[in-house]
Amino acid sequence: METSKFFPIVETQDEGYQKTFKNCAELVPTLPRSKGWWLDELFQYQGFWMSSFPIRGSMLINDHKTRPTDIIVATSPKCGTTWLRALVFSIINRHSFDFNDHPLRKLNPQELVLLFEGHIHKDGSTSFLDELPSPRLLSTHIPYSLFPKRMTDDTSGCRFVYICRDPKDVLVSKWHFSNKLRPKEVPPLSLEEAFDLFCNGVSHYGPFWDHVLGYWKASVESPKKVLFLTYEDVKKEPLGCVRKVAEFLGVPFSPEEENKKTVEEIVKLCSFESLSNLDVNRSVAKRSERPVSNSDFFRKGEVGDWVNHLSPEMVEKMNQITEQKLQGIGFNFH
Ligand code: PAP
Repeated sequence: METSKFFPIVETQDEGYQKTFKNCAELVPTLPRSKGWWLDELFQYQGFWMSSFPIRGSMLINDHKTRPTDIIVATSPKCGTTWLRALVFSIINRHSFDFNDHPLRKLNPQELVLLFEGHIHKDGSTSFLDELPSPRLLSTHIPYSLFPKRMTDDTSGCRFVYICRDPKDVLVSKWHFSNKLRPKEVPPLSLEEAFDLFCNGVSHYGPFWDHVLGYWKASVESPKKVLFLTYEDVKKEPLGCVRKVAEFLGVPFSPEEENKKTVEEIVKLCSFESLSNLDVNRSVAKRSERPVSNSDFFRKGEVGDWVNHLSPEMVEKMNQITEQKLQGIGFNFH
């Protein structure tokens, strides 16, 4: 089996996978590259900067049998993936679990709702995702334009719930997270370096603004297929947002559920305070396949922490980029 320095050696069992794996291993070294945020390298693929595994993941999606009932929780990194995974999981499984004995109390949302591009054809076999019951709830950071037409087409039943966040908070969150991932022997990434990389679009699945634009446009063109949320709105009006997600997914709350305060229960269970204080999410243990611990996904969970980190010049530059990139589209971070 052919392997590459870009990918770990995996046991390949599936023919389609082997072909895509080979194509990808040949393609990646030819792509424009940049140093990453930890010791990784980012490659520019179809307009987006990504490390090698999501490039392979997004190529493999083309081979994968998606289901019309698939629900994809989509985000640009550090925009609230963990939170949205928890919320959507709780909404669609609300009839299956008691809130006091809920899977979210035992598993980190990242383990409960798997990253599509990370688990598609895991170890060369599709069985990992194939075995999940319908409706499958999956998570992704892959930009909208990289999904195959058969998933984004209006005739497909797949739905995307997207969340984005003020890029200034995304940068700060990503900078802290990256320094957790950097090996101790390497000096920390300075905020200035992180700022330059981010503003130049060189961040995982970036440019950040292009990621947002792709999902925003899709939500305008196909509002039944893509629901567009912001971290700030969910913070401000969590109950309204949870109701909106449930309606979008075709599982609105009944008057009986409203009386029982089910929406409030979901919001409470998935709140930063609740999740971050659970033993499972306080764990600092790391596993070989994921060099971060569960606790690393919970830092402050606030809107506007950028004021404590960014200089006025940084704020001005970032706001300018945002204004320019999102000009005239009918959406901005205010
Ligand atoms: P990922 O892209 O690596 O999966 P993601 O979950 O999107 O990470 O982002 C982590 C951010 O969401 C952290 O933000 P901060 O650094 O500004 O604090 C984290 O604290 C925040 N977060 C995690 N869980 C919640 C939650 N339940 N409610 C609100 N914010 C949360």
